[in-house]
Amino acid sequence: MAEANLLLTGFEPFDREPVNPSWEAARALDGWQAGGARVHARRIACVFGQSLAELDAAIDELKPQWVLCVGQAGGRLEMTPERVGINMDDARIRDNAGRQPIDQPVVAGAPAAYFSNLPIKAMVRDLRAAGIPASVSNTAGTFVCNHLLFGLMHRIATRPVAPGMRGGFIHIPYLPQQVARLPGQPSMALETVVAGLRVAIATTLAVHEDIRETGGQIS
Ligand code: PCA
Repeated sequence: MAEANLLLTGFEPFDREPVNPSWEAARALDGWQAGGARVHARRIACVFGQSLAELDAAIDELKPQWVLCVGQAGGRLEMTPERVGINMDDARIRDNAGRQPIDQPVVAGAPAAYFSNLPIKAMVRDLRAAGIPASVSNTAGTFVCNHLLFGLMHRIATRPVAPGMRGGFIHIPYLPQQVARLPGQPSMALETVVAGLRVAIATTLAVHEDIRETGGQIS
């Protein structure tokens, strides 16, 4: 059987940062083979609309069985698999093309939200077992990362390229070099993030039914 593809995306820098840890980590795994799958890393523009066009093109090119998107969430302490993407663009800052949509749907007429169909609870379990801080996140925000996650899951729901196609998103903290200029903010070393993405990918390939384990929040 031909090797299955896993599309791993990271974002270009945004918000005046010189780097985006999501692309630094994703590109370190380009070409990695695990469990019968090959990882293909792609860099995505931090731009509403264009990001989804780039994701669509990569999906059309690679016909991936799995899509894992990664983004920077400055201020977070842990690697955080996202549970849900909502059909809402509400930007606090401008994107890299100067756009700042307010209360616009990602896809007009589409459902209010989609859940990721990656095994997010099993990922958190396996990340923690590997010594890497992780929690489920119940919001991907309302900026370009949520936009990409919602668009990905809408694509999978309406135009999958493989039977049983799966997709999801992981937010990651700043890198230490970023917070050296942002005192007081949490960070995670690139090698830890890369190791964590290896774990998350291995879990994605191995676990078909997510585990039942608490990952909720009171508020
Ligand atoms: N993080 C932003 C967009 C790009 C990125 O890496 C977000 O969380 O929406």
